[in-house]
Amino acid sequence: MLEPVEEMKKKAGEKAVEYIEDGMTLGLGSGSTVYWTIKKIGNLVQQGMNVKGIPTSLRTQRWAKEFGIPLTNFSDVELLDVTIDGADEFTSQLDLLKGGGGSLVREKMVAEASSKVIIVVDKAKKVETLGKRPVPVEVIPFGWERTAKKIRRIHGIPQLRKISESDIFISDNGNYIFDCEFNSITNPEYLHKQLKSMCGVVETGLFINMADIILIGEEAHVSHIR
Ligand code: ABF
Repeated sequence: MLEPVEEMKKKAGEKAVEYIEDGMTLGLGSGSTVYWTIKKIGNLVQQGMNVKGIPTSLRTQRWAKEFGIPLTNFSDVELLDVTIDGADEFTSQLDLLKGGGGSLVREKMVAEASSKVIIVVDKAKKVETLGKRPVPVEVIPFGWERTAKKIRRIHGIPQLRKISESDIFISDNGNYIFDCEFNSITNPEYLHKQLKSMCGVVETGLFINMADIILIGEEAHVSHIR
């Protein structure tokens, strides 16, 4: 028996599979909600469905291999039919905060290479405006101290993500991640552009105008916004 939140994640994750057709190329997202999507796609592949996917993290790559989903990459595929991914926050304008799992760079590359982006969440992820949680910002390790100073100059409070007291989190791309508190984000697109303009910043977890459909797991059903 799953916990109620996990049940909501499972409902949303499995619902997303309805948007997948035989022969499609897929972006495979990261996180515990999209885990249920990937698991269900694996079942369909076992039943003969012909799909292949580009994973957005090494963890997702392992899941895809475990569930028998054929993998591909951007040498073979230019445009993906559908990407299914999770999020840490979403608004009714379909803007997202992502990157809590540290996979934001590959997630954004895969999302922007997709004809359709479907986000799967539980209802607790809904916010009026982005930024209740810190904004993940992936930076190159070289000069991270200077990059932190630049973020402070725009009134952010960057916290270097660690996996323990002494070990810094390293992304799948070999970079660091700052979790940045901003007092209130009135214009997430402008904040994203400010951060991206900083030499040393690779990408931000602000996904603005990138989602086509958000599937929201609730107690008894899955609602959606598009
Ligand atoms: C990924 O999954 C990340 O962008 C996001 O931080 C995370 C959400 O994880 P979960 O579905 O486990 O809440 O999409």
